[in-house]
Amino acid sequence: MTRAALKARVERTVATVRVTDIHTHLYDPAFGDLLLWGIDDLLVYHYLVAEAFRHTDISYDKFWSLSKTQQADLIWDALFLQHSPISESCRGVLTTLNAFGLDVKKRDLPALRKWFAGQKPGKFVTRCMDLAGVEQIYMTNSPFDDIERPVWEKGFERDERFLAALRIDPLLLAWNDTSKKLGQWGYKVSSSLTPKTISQVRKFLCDWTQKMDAQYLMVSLPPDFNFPEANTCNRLLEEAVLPHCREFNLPFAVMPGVRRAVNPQLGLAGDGIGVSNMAAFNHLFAKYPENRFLATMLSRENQHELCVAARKFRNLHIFGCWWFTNVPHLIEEITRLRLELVGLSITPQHSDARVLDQIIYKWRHNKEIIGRVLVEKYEQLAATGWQPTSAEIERDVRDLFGGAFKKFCG
Ligand code: RAT
Ligand code: ZN
Repeated sequence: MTRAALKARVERTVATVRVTDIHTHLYDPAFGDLLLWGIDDLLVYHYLVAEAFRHTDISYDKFWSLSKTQQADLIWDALFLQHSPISESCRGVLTTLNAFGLDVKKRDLPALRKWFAGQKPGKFVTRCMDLAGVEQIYMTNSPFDDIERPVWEKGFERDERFLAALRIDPLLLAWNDTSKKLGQWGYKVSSSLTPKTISQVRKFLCDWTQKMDAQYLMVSLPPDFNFPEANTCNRLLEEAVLPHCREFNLPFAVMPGVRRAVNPQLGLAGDGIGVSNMAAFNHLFAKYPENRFLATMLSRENQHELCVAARKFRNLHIFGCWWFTNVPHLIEEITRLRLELVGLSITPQHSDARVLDQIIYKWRHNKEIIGRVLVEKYEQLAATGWQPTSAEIERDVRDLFGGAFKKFCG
């Protein structure tokens, strides 16, 4: 292959690979209104809310009292009309609209609303997934969510494109409140972690894993998470969650580095970040070789040591450029770092989409960056005389966009 042919081959392979999106906040269409889509939801995405507040004097209370349409109007005006929409979250809206064939240069929000109002939800899911090149979507499923829980309890016909991941933050991080809830739901738990309580927590995990057919369990953790350390979180982790994962042969995803509600007035947009203590996670991965861990870390400062950890622990699979690292500059840096230090046994990206249409821009932008890094890597190989074949390129690309994750999950 000539250099130009190699580049074209890699770009084409990346552009056409069908993606498994391993972490989103999207829902199976059977969840109805929980599956967000359309221009107003795109505009009130909490990433944009945080940016819009920088340009307005409106009080937090006033903003939250507005309807979704009014909030979207305000954000559109602040971020798209009064300034050029160059942040990654703003640009994403335009990439998505453009992919739908909409004329963004008119800056005509009412016309955009009209177009979305004409879409049929069922077909729209397929259209977005096709435009994004996404074949499977992993949800984030919480039994602690009062809107979501009853849907699972009632039961519904699953859309096989949507897979479940059991999210357990309140179990590990707010045991006092959670123990009361479990009690109300019929589990015989006390606030102290007696053997009986632990076995009931395991029953709870077992019930929900089965109800959801969860493919992995997951938790986000504050930067000061420490392990080992004698505390409730670690006891629940070691005595209930990890044994449960071993019993059901499921990975456990850790997402360290989020400092929740740094500015509570911003709601979902009010969370912050901190550098995590990697030593804690090294201890965890070392102590439980029979458990498999997925990990993504929020702080840029942790990315290098996370790669080193992946070199030490084969029970660790690193994934995604999470939230504040999900910007082109850092995606490129982190992907390059991971490929150079770890190789192909990683999952460079997930979308974290909260609004269905976002998968289009998230994956178009991701593929552009990951493709660029891969072209460079294969060109470096070719320069040594090692010519990557088309089949090898395809194999590698499939691994990066979901294949390696699936192999890791078994
Ligand atoms: O990225 C986000 O949308 C955040 O609000 C979080 O939901 C984060 O991704 C998480 O899973 O905790
Ligand atoms: Zn998320």
